[in-house]
Amino acid sequence: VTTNRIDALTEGLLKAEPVSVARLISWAENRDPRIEEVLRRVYPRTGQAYRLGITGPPGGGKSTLIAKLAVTFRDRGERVAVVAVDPTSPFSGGALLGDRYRMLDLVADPGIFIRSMATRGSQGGLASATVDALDLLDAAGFTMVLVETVGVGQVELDIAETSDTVVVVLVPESGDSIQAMKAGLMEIADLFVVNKADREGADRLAQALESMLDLHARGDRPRPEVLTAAAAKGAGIEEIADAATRHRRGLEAAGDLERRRRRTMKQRLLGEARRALVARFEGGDGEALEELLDRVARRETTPHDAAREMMAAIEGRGTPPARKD
Ligand SMILES: Nc1nc2c(ncn2[C@@H]2O[C@H](COP(=O)(O)OP(=O)(O)OP(=O)(O)O)[C@@H](O)[C@H]2O)c(=O)[nH]1
Ligand SMILES: [Mg+2]
Repeated sequence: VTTNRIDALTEGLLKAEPVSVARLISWAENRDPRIEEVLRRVYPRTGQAYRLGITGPPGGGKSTLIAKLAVTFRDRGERVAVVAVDPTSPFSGGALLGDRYRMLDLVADPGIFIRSMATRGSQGGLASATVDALDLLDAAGFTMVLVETVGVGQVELDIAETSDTVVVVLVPESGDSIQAMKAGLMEIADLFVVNKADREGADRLAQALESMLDLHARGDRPRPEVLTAAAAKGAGIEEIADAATRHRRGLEAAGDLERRRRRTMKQRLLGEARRALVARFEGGDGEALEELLDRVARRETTPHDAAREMMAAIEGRGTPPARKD
């Protein structure tokens, strides 16, 4: 029965049937073990989608911008998926999907898929579930995946890590705090958009960003372009799509896209290994772990040697010799 379900959903996914896509993303989100079998089957088909991450402070107009950008890329022949990752919401499945995406519902085009995902706040949970979801969309044949995250904390870094191109959306009011702007956003941006340019101060902020970029040449990476937009009015959208495409072509021409993706893949691989390892130790009743912990607590062994013992147990041989360095 289970296999039939996996068969049916996988088949639906490969045909980009929205119900199947949505169900499987829920599996990914809920860490349903069946997702692993689905990914095993569809992974060979992935690697085609381009991942455009859009981040920035709350309320900057990211969703408004993405909705317009989705239509622009669709018009350009892409099959577009939008994933809004909400690091604060315990809800998911589109229940709390921002108002800004409603306009996309009106499009009623199977070439546009929208989904929000909650992060569940568990360490590493977001990254893992989201990246799985991106693979599913990739396998479903979406060629352009737009990922929205609010630019706070670790989340934006995770998303930067999984995006091919990162767009940082700021607003004129960000100008006051640009000096204090987190180094994080500065580091991850491949493209800056000063949105709400219908307001006072957008050009000034754009200038300030340019000056900042003059000071912070980032060696190996191309200098980010700085654009202005008024997403709510649909102004500047084509230019953003163009600039993102230029960044993409630049990465592709230099072989950087493959390098970037390989680096991401390495982090993901290590992350999965870490999770598997931890699950193994915490598995069952976690009794062995508790016993080891007791011995560390009684100072009978060091955490280092205890960890080595854990690894040795997994490798099924004796305790490896301590490092000599
Ligand atoms: N004046 C002006 N308002 C805009 C513009 N773009 C978006 N807004 C408004 O800004 C508000 C926030 O827009 P969203 O698109 O929801 O912003 P967001 O960055 O996705 O917000 P969060 O997801 O909550 O972080 C809404 O009221 C939009 O109508 C713009 O170009 N000019
Ligand atoms: Mg939003």
